Amino acid sequence: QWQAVHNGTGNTMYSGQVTLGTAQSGSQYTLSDTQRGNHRTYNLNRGTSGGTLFTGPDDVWGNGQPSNAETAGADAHYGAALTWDYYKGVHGRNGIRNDGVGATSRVHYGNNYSNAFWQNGCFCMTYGDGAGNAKPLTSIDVAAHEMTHGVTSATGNMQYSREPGGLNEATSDIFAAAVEFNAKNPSDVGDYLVGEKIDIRGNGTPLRYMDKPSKDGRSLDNWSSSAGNVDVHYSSGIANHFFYLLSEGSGKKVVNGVSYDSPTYDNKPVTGIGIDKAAKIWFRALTTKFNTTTNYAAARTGTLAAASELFGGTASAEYKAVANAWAAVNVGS
Ligand code: ASN
Ligand code: ZN
Ligand code: CA
Repeated sequence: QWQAVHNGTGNTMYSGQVTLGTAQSGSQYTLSDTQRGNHRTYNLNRGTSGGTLFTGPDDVWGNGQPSNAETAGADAHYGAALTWDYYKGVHGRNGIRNDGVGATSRVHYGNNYSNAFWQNGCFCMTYGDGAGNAKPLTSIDVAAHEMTHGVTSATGNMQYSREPGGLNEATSDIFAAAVEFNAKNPSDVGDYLVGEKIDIRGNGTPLRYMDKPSKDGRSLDNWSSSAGNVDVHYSSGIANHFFYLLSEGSGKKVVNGVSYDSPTYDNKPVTGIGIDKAAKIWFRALTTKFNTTTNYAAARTGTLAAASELFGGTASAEYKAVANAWAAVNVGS
């Protein structure tokens, strides 16, 4: 009976006051986004299973503070909506599985839990509130990262280990950045950092850097024959670096007030083609070229083919930029 389409008000922690897709029945409202496949947001209330659909009498959600239980719900619901709108508006994809069906977000997972994760089984993503100085993990980029794991599972489905696992992780970081830029939210303008609002280490640094992934102390900037031996959240650095270079080019640059300085393995400059074209190429490769065993060499071949189909063959600027950006992270023919 939760049919009526509504627009509620979210007072989020990371994105200011936003409009949320909600549903109404009688005098009650729920975080059920009937405009986006009925994506629903649940409160786990520090448990690890079950939970309750956010429900309330006024269609106003949260107060901008993490102490209000609805606030993380508002952020998560908003992040899911932005990600849905990004895939639909930019790539023509109707939901995670392209079947119009929304997923579920679950917030307040456990106690002092500093992570978030996607699960195919429940078709859901789950967020902790963070430990120590870390904040709830419900920022736009983390939401887009987790939801993109669902998209990857439904498309290229790169296995979550070795080089395919690094490409799986990078795909989530790449579209996290793309969703953040596309949202044009004045409180969270786009950047090539992942989780910069969470402060997961309590020292103000983001979880990951795409211009020079090794700035986190662990991630790889460039491919080597041992790339498959490191955790997928570090081998992802190679593709994150590729995507940054393809979008913005090498060297120093300031985008939306954030300074970047992206090195190249071959010491040759790369000229960027902009994030919109770069994301088009990665999405086409993900959905039509990648598979469970795609490694870095195959990702290069797949993105070159995607660039050729979208923008023209070897003579096009876009094709050349893809080739140059892979060479710049030591992925060659
Ligand atoms: N937040 C992590 C991720 O989405 C959880 C994990 O390691 N799978 O990658
Ligand atoms: Zn991930
Ligand atoms: Ca970010």
